[in-house]
Amino acid sequence: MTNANLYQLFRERTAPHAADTFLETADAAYTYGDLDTESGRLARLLRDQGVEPGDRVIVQVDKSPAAVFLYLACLRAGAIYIPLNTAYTPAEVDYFVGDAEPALMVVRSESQADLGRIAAERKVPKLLTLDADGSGTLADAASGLTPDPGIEPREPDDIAAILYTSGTTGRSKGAMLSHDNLSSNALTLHAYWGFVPGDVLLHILPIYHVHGLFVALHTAILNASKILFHDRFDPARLVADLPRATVLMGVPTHYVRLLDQDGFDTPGCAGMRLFVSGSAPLLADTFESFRARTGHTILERYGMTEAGMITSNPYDGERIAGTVGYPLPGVSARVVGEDGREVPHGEAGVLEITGPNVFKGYWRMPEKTAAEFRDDGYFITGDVATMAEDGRVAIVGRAKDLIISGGLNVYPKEIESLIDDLPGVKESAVIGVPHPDFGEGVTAVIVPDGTAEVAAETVTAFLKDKLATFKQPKTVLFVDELPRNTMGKVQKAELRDRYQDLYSVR
Ligand code: MCA
Ligand code: AMP
Repeated sequence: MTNANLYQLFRERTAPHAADTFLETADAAYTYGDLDTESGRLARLLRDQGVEPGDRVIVQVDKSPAAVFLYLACLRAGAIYIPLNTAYTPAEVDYFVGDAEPALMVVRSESQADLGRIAAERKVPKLLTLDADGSGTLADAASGLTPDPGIEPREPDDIAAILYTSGTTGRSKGAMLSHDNLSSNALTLHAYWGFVPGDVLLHILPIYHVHGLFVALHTAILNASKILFHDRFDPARLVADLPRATVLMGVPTHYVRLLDQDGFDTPGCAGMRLFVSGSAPLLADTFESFRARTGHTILERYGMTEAGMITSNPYDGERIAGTVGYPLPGVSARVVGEDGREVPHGEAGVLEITGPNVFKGYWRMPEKTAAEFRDDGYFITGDVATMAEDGRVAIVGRAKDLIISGGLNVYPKEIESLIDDLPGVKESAVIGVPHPDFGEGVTAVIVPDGTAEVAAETVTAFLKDKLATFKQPKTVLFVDELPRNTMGKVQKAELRDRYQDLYSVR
């Protein structure tokens, strides 16, 4: 019987390359041999700490090689890895801890006091610290441990990770991704994007989301590639490293900022094979400017937390601005109208998909899971798309009330519920308005009720410790009333039109 543990696949692919470089940071390098040793040492530690297969491990730490080894150790131990955005406030983390009931939390030393309190209240058995330089109680406890060479046997449908994604109701849902979800998607992308021996990945994404953690890391590991591992996005450092790389993956904001970076030019990109963009719509203007500046055509693909990568522009073949290409091999997609029937080619409807990449459901939310699947097993993405006769997909809107800012999702409902609780506020609508850097700028439109003085600063101060900074409104506006349709529903499209020049996009 084969072991479906994703790490088993990584072991098979990387074992012949033990002496080759895996991660290269500004001041250190680790080989594929180190990957196996360090993840084995941490897998032993997890077991010593009482983490059993199927237990959850919540991790909110800075990007570092040690954080990557910890993720791989969780796979090896059969634990369920739950990464959290480092921008989340303790108030936000508290919800995830209550929901996931982890056996272990790993956090930055600086948040140990706040999160330690939450861990104690929520009766989390163990809490360890891990800092950007690799130090902390996790490293202390692991030092001297003999690496465990084993890989916990897993079935294809066993859960490898839970990634929280906010919902239109405001409550975050934990998307359960199986070992097979992750390995099938990684193998597909590795082949579809033409990875070849010698490829070098320039890694500039955070490692708490699907894009940086799975898409980028997994394809590179399957290829036993060297990864130039940047701890954060720094356009000058990226440009300096480009001549040593062949593949870059980023969100549109990265490409917009790169185009503004001195020294970013055709010669610097000469060795590059592939630029991938996703997580948010890439503007045609960025696509064209990039091609004019570098001679390279960005490959745009489309995905979501619940399904990893879903469609991609072709590697060999025409990449068309404003489209996200074709369903990946193994993925079936259809575009459906309000009556639940497929619409004709070229007409807009909600995109529904099925395939080995589609998640196993929301953690402990069977009703929410059922609501997002059709009877025949198709998952309802909530994205509005068109499909051309040849199967090419374009994302043309969203049926879900969602803002994507710099590749990060923001659900208006979560912010509106908080603002509506403020004294002096009658109601609010949070919208995404075109923004030259972030794609969409989170904007709050508030109707005061006259009972108390409320100003933009009051709102900003009120939200400060309740919401991660990327979710906080860039602008707070006040109006006498919100536009509504005859059914009384707030017309967000009308608000978006009204304020479309607020951030004056180029
Ligand atoms: C940072 N800030 C933001 C954002 N990021 N504001 C709005 N939207 C954002 N995305 C704010 C900070 O709160 C801070 O505000 C100020 O900008 C500077 O913060 P800093 O951390 O220095 O920002 P940065 O390093 O310039 O970050 C911008 C970024 C980052 C590099 C574009 O947001 C990023 O890494 N985005 C990628 C996210 C990602 O990986 N998404 C994939 C999701 P203040 O000054 O007020 O404190 S996976 C997914 O969506 C699916 C599966 C898919 O298809 O991939
Ligand atoms: P997340 O929940 O963070 O995984 O975000 C997934 C959402 O990002 C999708 O449902 C889409 O709305 C959006 N998305 C991802 N890639 C693209 C893309 N290339 N073009 C347009 N929207 C995208």
